Amino acid sequence: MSIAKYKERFDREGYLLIENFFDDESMDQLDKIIRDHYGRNPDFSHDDEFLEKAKTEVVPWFPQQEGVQDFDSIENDKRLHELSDAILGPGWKSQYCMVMFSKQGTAGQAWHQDCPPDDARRHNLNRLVYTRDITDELGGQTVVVPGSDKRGLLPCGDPAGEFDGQVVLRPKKGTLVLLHGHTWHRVLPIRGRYRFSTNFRAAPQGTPDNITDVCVYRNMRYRFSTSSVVEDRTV
Ligand SMILES: O=C(O)CCC(=O)C(=O)O
Ligand SMILES: [Fe+2]
Repeated sequence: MSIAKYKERFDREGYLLIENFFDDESMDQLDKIIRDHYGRNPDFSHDDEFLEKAKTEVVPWFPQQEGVQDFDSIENDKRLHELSDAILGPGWKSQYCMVMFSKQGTAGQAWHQDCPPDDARRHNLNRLVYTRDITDELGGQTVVVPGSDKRGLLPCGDPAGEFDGQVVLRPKKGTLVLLHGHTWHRVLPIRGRYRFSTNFRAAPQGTPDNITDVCVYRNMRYRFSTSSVVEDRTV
């Protein structure tokens, strides 16, 4: 499919899934680096209040911030740049690379928007890379509501409820998922031993660096930098 068609689809749906975007060899290499890292550091870094309220159990890792260079070749991939150019427009920038790891038996991630949709032009773009297959047996499928990036605020309600028209994504090894930060999305509970994805976040020109500091859940707005609930949405 041409870049123009991908952009058209992204603008309509608020996400894109492209299989076989990255080759097996580079996926195997990254997969091992990630497994080795979490083998040594398997603990959650969020506090208990967040884990309880957000129904979100992920352990983030920012490898590039620790000087690990193995993720740079994905970040610098020419085709990824071309797609990002088309979707984000001139002057977009890379924010950071974040691996998100979840253990067996954990909740995955509740419905959320990565940043508040108060200003439609202000948002992040998730550029998600999967180094191994996400299957129904393993769990951890990513669920999205197509076009919800244009529907404003994620409605209050059940953090793990269902939406009409939701689509369950089962990315395979080498799949690239581009996901608008305002698109309503979640990750289903983890049934297999573990599940992870690697997110090369980017944003349009002029986006504040801390755009993803406040995340919108169905029951609250949460600020990561201060570990605090900034709006209770249950009342
Ligand atoms: O890991 C995924 O599939 C989605 C994670 C997510 O919510 C995000 O990257 O903002
Ligand atoms: Fe997200």
